[in-house]
Amino acid sequence: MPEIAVVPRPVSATALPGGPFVIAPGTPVLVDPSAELVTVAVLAADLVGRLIDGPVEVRHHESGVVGAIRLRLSETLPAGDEAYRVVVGRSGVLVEARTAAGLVHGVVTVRQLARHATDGTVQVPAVHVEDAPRYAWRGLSLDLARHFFGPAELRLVVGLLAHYKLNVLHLHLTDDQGWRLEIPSRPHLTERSSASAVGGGPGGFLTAAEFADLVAYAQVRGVTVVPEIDVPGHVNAALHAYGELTPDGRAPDAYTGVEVGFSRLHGDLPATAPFLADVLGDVAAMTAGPWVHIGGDEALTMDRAEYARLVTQAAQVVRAHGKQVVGWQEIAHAPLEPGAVVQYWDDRVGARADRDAVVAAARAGAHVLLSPGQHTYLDMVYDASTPLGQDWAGAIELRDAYEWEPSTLVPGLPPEQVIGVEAALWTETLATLPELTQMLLPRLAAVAEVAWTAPERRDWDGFRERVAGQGAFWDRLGLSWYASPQVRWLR
Ligand code: TNX
Repeated sequence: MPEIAVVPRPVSATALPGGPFVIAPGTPVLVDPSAELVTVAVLAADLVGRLIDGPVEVRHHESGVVGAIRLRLSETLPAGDEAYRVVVGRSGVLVEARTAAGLVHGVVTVRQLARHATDGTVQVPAVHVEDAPRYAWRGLSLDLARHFFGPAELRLVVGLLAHYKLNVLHLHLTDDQGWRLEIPSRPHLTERSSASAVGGGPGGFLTAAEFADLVAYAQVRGVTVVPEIDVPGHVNAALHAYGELTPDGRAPDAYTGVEVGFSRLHGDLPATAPFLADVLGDVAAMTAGPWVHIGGDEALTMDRAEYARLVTQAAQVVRAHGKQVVGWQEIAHAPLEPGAVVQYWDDRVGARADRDAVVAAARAGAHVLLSPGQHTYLDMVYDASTPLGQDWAGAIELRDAYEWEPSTLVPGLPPEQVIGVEAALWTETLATLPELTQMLLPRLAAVAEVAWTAPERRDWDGFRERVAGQGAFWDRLGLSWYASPQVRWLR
């Protein structure tokens, strides 16, 4: 196993002469006394404590302490808020960054470097790492609507994101099959439409307080939550809760199948605009991050003009609450403000009109988030023998999730408009945490490296060697994962 097996691969990682640092009981985390840094230090102490299976103390900087893990803000790092440096020697570990988010990345790197030696100690090899991400947006979109996953499962997912330096958790909170976030101004949404899911129940939803806790938990780990309220299609759960959103005023039955594209809002109904204003206004107010996702995909029964009107209405509410709009690629057919983020997903031949619209929107100033189905849709099967998942975008083995280049994926797309890369996990076929992690791992690590590491530092053979040690980490966490035959796993 190579000594410096960090995923995603850092900008530079150099082995230093000299012995490793041994993390022992009593090794403290040292940090300057500021509220922001104490939060990172507590996180670091928790992660290191789990490595050595004992408590780790956080202390304020003192001179003369040897054998410590020090966290320090520093202006001497190169470009970017998320840049960090890690230097490990026999006498200690130093993590430096410009921001708390950068320090979290450094701590994760230390955690990945740590080894359980045969003498029972935990050792970090002597290294010098300099690192910063390629893309600002490195995400995972998770579908809570088809099957619901609750706070404990979501915290685990946030931890995995942070471990691979991903910084966005996009939650698909609403769809035909269920409504998963309490909306204070529209209580019927969860009262009437949260108990359904694909194949029946039990469904579930996040209360406003649970959502706030999750947003805070993610924030400490450098992860921004982007909530998605999918309109104007994929709205059966909303229509089931509020019948006045349908032309005949009657609420449709709850839906537990897996078809897409049949449900819709109606631009000419008086109830529609207040619904958008209430729901998106509440969601914007509940969100710490700068983005609200308005969906916009697969409104297959609506003409272009009405679609554009409804997307514009939704976008106006989001902007009026001080947030930037994100939407699936179809919103590129509607007029967009500069700064809007368009999420490219369907790269099949039949979606070429969408692709042209995405390119045109990007040329007019929109940012593009890349979630190509054939590489990043982690609900796709690995191969023909995968028991769960779909295959409309093909089979995605680990190498398919790894070997693609964001800047040339979409012909004609100005590379500087690409804001980042996001994996997507749709849950029509996934109902339990083991099923979820089986699809995420190891492909999440591959997409993370595509998003973080510059192309000249990426190669499949290097990745398969470095990712080989991650299986043992997933085993330690008790997670189910797919042992791709493309890697010689170290277990
Ligand atoms: C397409 S991706 C969808 C989802 C499905 C997914 C299944 C997108 C914007 N729409 O509604 O869950 O395929 O793979």
